[in-house]
Amino acid sequence: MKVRINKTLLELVEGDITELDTDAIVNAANTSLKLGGGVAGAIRRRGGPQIQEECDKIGGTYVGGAVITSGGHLKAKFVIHAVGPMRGEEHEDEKLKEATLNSLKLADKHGLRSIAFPAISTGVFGFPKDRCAMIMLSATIAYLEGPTSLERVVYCLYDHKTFSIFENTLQLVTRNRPASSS
Ligand code: AR6
Repeated sequence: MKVRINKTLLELVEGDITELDTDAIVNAANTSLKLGGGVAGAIRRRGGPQIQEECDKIGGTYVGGAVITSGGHLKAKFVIHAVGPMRGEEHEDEKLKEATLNSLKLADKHGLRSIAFPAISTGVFGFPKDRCAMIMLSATIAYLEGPTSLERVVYCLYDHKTFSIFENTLQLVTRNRPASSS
């Protein structure tokens, strides 16, 4: 599914985010920037040790924050490491929104034209997928209504169930928009 928000194409795909060739892919990170399991594990395996080394030099960030490293051996030139909340922590919705917006701002700051997100916090961190979809997609759409260098924003969902949740949510939040969709 694709929708146009101003000049940017917002697209949902199903699969492994480490296979994408967007300028940046977003890692579902932790505050110490140690690449663990899930998306981070796939990035570590396919991107090589350089990404963790760059993370170690940065040292860490806060929940809701985002930092950028190279993409190592990945097709993507950059990895944006965004820290989502753990299920049940204080202000979790706001923190997930901030992680999304800070990733988009960082991409713009570096003049990137495309970025791909996973469903942040919905794996090891246990956040509900339907709420994640609503928060991340709404924040992304609001952001793309302002000035941006981004031509393409992709949401890469790992399995069909998660893809369907994001598809239903995107339909819901764009229902009354004049934009074209397919
Ligand atoms: N491509 C796309 N999506 C994926 C992939 C992949 N290769 N692998 C998993 N997912 P998670 P979190 C989905 O656990 O919940 C790590 O240890 C997965 O099904 O990666 O934010 C980090 O180091 C789920 O829907 O991130 C942190 O410590 C979503 O991506 C912690 O986990 C996010 O799952 C972060 O936990």
